[in-house]
Amino acid sequence: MTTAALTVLDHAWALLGAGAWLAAGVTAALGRARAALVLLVAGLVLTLAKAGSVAVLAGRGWWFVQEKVLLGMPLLATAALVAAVVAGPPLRAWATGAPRRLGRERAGTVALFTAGYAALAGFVVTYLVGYPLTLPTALIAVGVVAAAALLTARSLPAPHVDVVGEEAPNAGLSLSRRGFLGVAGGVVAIGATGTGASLSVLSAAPGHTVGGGPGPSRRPTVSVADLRGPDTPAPGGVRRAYGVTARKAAVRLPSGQDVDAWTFDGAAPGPHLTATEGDLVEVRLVNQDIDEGVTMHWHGYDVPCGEDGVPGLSQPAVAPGDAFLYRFRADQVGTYWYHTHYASHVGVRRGLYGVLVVAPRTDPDPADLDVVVPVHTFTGGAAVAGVEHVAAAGSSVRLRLVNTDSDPRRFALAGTSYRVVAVDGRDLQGPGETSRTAVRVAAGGRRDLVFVMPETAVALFVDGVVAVWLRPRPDAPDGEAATQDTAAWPELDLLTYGTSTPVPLRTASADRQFTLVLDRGLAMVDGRPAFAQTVNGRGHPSIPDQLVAEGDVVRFTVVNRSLETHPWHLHGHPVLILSRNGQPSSGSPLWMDTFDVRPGEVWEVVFQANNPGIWMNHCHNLPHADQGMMLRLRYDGVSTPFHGAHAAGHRHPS
Ligand SMILES: [Cu+2]
Repeated sequence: MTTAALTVLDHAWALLGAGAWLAAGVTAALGRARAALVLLVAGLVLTLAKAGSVAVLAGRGWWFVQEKVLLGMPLLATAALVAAVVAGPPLRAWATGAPRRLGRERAGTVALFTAGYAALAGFVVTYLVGYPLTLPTALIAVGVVAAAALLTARSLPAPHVDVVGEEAPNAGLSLSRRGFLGVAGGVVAIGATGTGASLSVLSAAPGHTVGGGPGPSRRPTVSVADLRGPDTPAPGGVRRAYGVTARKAAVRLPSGQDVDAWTFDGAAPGPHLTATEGDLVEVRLVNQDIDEGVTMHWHGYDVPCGEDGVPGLSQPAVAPGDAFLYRFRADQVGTYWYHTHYASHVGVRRGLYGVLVVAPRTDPDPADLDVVVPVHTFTGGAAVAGVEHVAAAGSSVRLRLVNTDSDPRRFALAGTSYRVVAVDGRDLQGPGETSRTAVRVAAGGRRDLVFVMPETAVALFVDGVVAVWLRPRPDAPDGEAATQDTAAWPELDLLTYGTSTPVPLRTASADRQFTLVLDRGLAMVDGRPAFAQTVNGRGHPSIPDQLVAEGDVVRFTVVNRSLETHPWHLHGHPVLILSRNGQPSSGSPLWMDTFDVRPGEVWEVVFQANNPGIWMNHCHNLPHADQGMMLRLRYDGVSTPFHGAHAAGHRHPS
């Protein structure tokens, strides 16, 4: 069973268990001894089931169960045991007509309710707090359960006589309505106070973590504003000067619908930027009328930090009427893209994106047809749909797939076999021929597919819909390609694809190691409490910076405790994938800038800290980033003159 399925099952046991215990308490209070007894047994069974799911989950990693093992289960098991011991015998006596003891029945009823509160508290702690569990959280949870138990005891009317040996005329104990309100009010007050206290702790100044390496040195600091690109091309390269204007424009989608887009140069995608290895890329961005501000971030391109386009961190946002000059050497070959990083969850979706392709200086095997496929979804339809290309049979075709959306996309190439030659711009080693396999691309990710054009049509499906047609002749029929059930195809696993070769990186031991546990929970985001997308229980900007030093080998363990996919993206550095769920990467060395961490997955990645700066490290599901899931990786000795509450500029100015 997958970790995600186990997590759901564990939630189910917790909620059903809480329901059973509370129902047992209510039925006991209403004088239904038999029903209460049955519910007590159900509660015990569900508690055991939960213990089982927690035990299995523990095998998947401590991060998945920490709060359950340290708090939820001990609390629940104790309460359940007490309920069984205290409530069981009197209920049984009552149900079988044996002599009754009202005092004991009353204590049993309180114990049954308390087991319900304990089950509920465990669930709430898992749901709202998760990893890591802190002592204040544990104390609040235990306090709320104890307070609820006390209030329940107080709200149950005391028995007047302890009836022994005869049937009580007024069977059962009734809960007064006022009593219930008292319980609810008291518990809510305690819970709210505790939650408020926790949140104020979570919004405290974040500081930094050092990942097992040394702390900050006293070296003189360099400003990111001074970490700029060179102003000359490499020998043999040329200067590629582009002027790009951000402006609002109507964009016609393939569906025929016009959308009010935010664009680079009036189109979405924006201008197709190209360069050859060694060229100097120079882009002058002018903001015409995007009131919110705009920048250009070079996704996956390891530019100097001052060129990275993160407002409030590497530059101020470019306001209407302003301009910014980006300059960097095109020393990485491959398929990349650019997008605004200001309020990016809105700006990118509305159209502020484009493709950057850098060709090698000498290409021994250029494709006859080279096509970029920047998949993007607007409200109103897809930006790439029903595109037609003609490629003579026997010619070579390269498709550069770019996922500019916030959700993963599933590509399927029907009608031909193919090879995946590059991932996130970087070439794979020994990529083998494959067919009838789908290629999953994380939000922000890229894949380059090459194939030799067959005699019949080839269709590129995106999530089951044909986005691109390639035909050997303009009038070639759709043929078999159109009728393929690509949804049934397996997904190509990049961790086993291609040939393993040595990498120029010390992977066995890292200088620093950071764990990022991704989840949802109650946290402060931009100064407000929210049901946030969290990293280690906190939301931006209250997540501690990760401190590294130039030259460090840095390892990340990225754990997804949540039930949503998180495409993890570190700026300025590609990461080498070491393993997923403990399975080592055994194919081609896999360098990625965005890797999809699906629910329940654990990824180990490593990179070399060789690009000084202060870098965003975030989920590339951009709404998730906006809801708190981003932090900064900071090099020792680097500072930024740009600041503000919204260092990543994901919020609209108010
Ligand atoms: Cu996410």
